[in-house]
Amino acid sequence: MNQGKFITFEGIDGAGKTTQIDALEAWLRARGLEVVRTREPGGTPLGEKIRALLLADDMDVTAETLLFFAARAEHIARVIAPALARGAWVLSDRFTDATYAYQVGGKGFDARKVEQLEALVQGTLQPFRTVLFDLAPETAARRLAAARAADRFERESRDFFNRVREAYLARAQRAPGRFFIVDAAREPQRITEALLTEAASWM
Ligand code: Z5A
Repeated sequence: MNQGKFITFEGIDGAGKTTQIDALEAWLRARGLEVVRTREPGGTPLGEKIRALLLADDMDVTAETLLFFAARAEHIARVIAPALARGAWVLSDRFTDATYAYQVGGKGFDARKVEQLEALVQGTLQPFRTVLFDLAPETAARRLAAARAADRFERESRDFFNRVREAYLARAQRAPGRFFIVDAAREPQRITEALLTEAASWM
């Protein structure tokens, strides 16, 4: 049986992940591979309920972090682990790097506590590859303003998103073999070409 592969997509809000995951999903399916497309927070019925709470309600950062990991535990148990076990490719719009970027980098939550939660919830599970869409917050904000109304996270300050961006880049620096960094300021078509060239090397 083919081995399943777990690919995650990260970046600040509005960096263009959704657009490019669509392209990769179609490319993988055209090669006859089973693809499970999912997202965090969310990906399961319970996870989607938790997502609604997280995006709507202000809350303490510890409560927020625990809710992200509660949704993640359910997501791994019901979606990610079974899909990988049957050989599917799992494409997840965000995963634990987002917690390090937003809650630790953006909000100052203790990284050691996230490491403990990560070990508890994930065990040895880690993404095979993580595609990081790197973009200046000013550009992302312009795109989102044109596209839709902001949720609770998207209303954070420019400084907040600069910290999130730096935290993502720092994580990528520590795990260069896992991260593929995309310059998300380019034209969508150029980004797709770079992503699919990279994906060909994952086969
Ligand atoms: N969060 C967290 O804090 N901690 C965690 O552990 C996790 C998550 C897992 C989830 O929101 C929120 O939860 C997120 C972090 C936090 N913060 N927020 N908000 P979400 O899932 O709703 O939001 P998102 O993941 O950021 O998705 P998004 O806002 O839809 O962004 P995107 O997928 O990266 O962008 P897009 O929808 O593909 O594109 C945005 C717009 O730009 C759209 O109009 C496109 O047509 C346009 N676009 C896309 N690419 C381009 C290029 N290349 N050039 C020009 N315009 C483009």
